[in-house]
Amino acid sequence: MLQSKTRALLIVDVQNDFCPGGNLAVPGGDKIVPIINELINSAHYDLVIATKDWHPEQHGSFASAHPGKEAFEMGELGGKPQMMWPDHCIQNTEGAQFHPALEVTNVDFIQLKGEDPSVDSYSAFRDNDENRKTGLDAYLDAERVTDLDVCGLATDYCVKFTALDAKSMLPNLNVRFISDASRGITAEGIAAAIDEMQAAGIAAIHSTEIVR
Ligand code: VGL
Ligand code: ZN
Repeated sequence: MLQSKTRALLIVDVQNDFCPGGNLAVPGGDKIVPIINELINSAHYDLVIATKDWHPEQHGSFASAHPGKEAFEMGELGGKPQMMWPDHCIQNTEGAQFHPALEVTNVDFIQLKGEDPSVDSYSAFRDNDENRKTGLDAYLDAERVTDLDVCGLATDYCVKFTALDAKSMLPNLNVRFISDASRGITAEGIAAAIDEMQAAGIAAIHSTEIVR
């Protein structure tokens, strides 16, 4: 019997705080928006999912929640090493909204993450301790998704951990990373992320393999 495919696009954290002018701006973060819009509006995908980093005030990943700590130095959270981030993506603030040009009207499902102040959640599937799942795996299962393309911000954090978890939690899923529809925080981080994803069976592709 011929098995039909269900293709989904997963857009990670394309929010104001991760774009130029935001509190945790990723270089060129806004440049991916037109590319992602083309992907959203292409006939290729059956399902479009977008995530939002969605932190309460005083989230434990914020340097501001750790007296004496500066942003971008290492600290501790839940007894484990944790990058101290500037305050970002605080629930219901402007910084947590999607980039205004992102065509979200055609997004089918929004997955929030990072709501627990006691643990960070780079992956859209579960917290960094791997203790609590968001339910996105069950959603993809229920929708019988066979092919998942991941893009967004930031390649070296939330995009990477989301793609790796998609592959490890749903081993039958075909997962790809769309490189030009993503941006990362550091050049070394981006290169390492692409290597890690490749080693896990996640191919890096260019959007032009999908649109135009
Ligand atoms: C992210 C750092 C902290 C991301 C989220 O979306 O990549 N990075 N929170
Ligand atoms: Zn965050």
